[in-house]
Amino acid sequence: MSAVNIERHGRISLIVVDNPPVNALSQTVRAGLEKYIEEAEADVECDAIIISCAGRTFIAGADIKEFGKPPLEPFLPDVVSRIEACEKPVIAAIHGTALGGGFEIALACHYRIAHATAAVGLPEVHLGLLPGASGTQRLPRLVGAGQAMAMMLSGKPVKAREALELGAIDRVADSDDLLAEATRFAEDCIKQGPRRICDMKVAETEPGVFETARKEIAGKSRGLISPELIIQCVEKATSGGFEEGLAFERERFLECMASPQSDGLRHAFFAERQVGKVPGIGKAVSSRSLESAVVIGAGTMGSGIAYACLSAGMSVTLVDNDDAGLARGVKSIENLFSGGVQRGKISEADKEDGLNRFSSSLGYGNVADADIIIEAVFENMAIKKEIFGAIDKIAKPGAILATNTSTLSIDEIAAATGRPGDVIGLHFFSPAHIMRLLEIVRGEKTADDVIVSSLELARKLGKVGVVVGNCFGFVGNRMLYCYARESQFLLLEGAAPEFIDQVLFDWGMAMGPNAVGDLAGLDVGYKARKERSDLPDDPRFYRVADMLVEMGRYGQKTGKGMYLYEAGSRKPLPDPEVAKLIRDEAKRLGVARRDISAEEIIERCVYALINEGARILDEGIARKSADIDVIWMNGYGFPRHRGGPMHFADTIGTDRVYATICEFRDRFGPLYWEPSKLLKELGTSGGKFADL
Ligand code: T1G
Repeated sequence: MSAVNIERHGRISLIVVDNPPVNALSQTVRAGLEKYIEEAEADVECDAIIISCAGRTFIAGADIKEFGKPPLEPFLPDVVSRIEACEKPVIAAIHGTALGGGFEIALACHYRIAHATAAVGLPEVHLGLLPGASGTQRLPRLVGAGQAMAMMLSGKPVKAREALELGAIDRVADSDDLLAEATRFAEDCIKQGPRRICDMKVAETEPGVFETARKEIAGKSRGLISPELIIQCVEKATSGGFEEGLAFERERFLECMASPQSDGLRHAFFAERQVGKVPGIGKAVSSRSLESAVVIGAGTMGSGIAYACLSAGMSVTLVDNDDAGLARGVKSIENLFSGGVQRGKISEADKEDGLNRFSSSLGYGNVADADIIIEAVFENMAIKKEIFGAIDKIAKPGAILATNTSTLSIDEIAAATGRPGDVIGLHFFSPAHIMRLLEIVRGEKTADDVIVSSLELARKLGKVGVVVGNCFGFVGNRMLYCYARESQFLLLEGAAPEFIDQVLFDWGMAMGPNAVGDLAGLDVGYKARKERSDLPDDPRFYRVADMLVEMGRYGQKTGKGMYLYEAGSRKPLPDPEVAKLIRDEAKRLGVARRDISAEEIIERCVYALINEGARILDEGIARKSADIDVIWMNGYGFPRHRGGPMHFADTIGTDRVYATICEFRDRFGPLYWEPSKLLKELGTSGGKFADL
């Protein structure tokens, strides 16, 4: 079976694209479309042409796997133009999602009919690109400049009915038999003949629409280039001729394609799809049942996890041994449902359905029937061991016993049970019902199908699950300790908290390390450090954070930490008292203060991440560098357009990172700056983490 086929139904020719898994526009698909459009146009027995797809979706876009390689003819813009130039009416029959180049193919068709469950969109902005096969010129001519920009800047698909109202498609099929309806629609189109968007003009644009769009992206798409270029292309569509607009779009598309931002975002796209493939675990291993859950611990994390499971359609019992605590947990879940309804995220019926699947219990509730038990109590090994010992005796055979610990040993917890194969770490990130990342921590004895079940649970919860090994802090937090360590040292050495935060924010981090500390609570890190026996013998190590905690300055929750917070505000305000404390402590510790450049702040913090990430790969705690990238982009606000810390190292060159870390070692000592073995290997051979 080739990637594109043609068949005749009476006087209608049906071109079918069949290129699993998502009918991406690979070279063979482009060539097949061009070939069969020409064939059908020349066929005297054919009056109209339908383009449809086999499998689960209409064309999902250009083949991203071909990007970065020399482009192969026929080029997509030429195929798109050839379809529109066809002398016979061409109808796109859309099911699933017509995205990117796929929707551009549909826009080149003279008419569009979609299944009621279909959606259309131009998500190129998520890849640091813009629609490069006429989408920026055709869509505004169909739906107007404002709506076209909204679709391209959000990248969100639009469902069939809404697309019909906008004028982006002509028909929504009344039945599931899309082809039959498309054939009937084609017969109507024969009378009308081809209707080409290139002959249309963009409707009158309301004043200020471009200004509004620029204001919107200034906030949301900080530092990205493709959103501005999308706006410029749409401006061009409203002012110039079609061919001129196509040329304008092509130039800017190539500019985006060549940018490191698009390289980073494309890496992020594929990396998030690779994390679900764990080396050594084949497709034959299936997930255990995940219909019912018991969450032990009704605190912030426990109730967030319970809500996430309820939102995914599971039955959930929330358990706690304290009456008041349990009541607080139940209340917070009810509030989360009500908040979802108020924000229009869920309906009243969804809330009712969710609460009908929810129960709470002071004892171990119906642990005996649960498919998965997730423990989310204090970070205290003794308490966790006691709980796992107890549930081990009650849980049914095959139940998954998961701990939400963020630092403690999974193996030690598993050893408290008679079934270590069923024990796994599910490290949720706070807020558990919002943060996409789920670190899945495999113990020595964790069974393969428990790992597969955990990945399935992540998918069910709409999260990105990354399988990691068992060590202190696993992957994300272990690297965070190094990143924040350097930020703490920089404070003593002369960089103000607000300067460090601003530099890293401008570089692309969602939030600076000092603001993050105040948000999470400086006491959380303080407690974790007190549990450790391997801290360096260095009085400067996290000295400022420790002093603040000992003064009762935990951060936002106490109204002050590294920063001051006015009542009811979360805006961090520099505190002269903290600045004085830092200066005095630096003097007491004999730390020389100096002006520190933005570049040094970025290198000290980000290269510390890379070096620890390389150690983690060395030790096999993470199997792929892309896993580390996914963790940091989804759990710690690392800029997606830089692709994650390891991809960033590959982008700037592991040799440059290695050389700079050697300088830091010579300047600050080997205790923190000894280059990892792997980084040395790559840095001295010009290798990349992605090549491992
Ligand atoms: N190219 C190549 N492979 C793709 C692909 C694409 N466009 N989209 C998906 N895949 C692979 C994916 O890597 C995975 O592979 C498998 O398909 C299933 O994907 C000129 C330049 C369509 C909504 O951005 O949003 O057109 O892991 O796990 O959850 O203007 O895939 O199985 O080996 O995501 O059901 C614009 C990207 C491209 C759409 C399906 N299009 N794809 O979601 O499956 S740029 C996009 C998606 C462009 C033009 C421009 C989703 C999906 P593997 P999946 P899913």
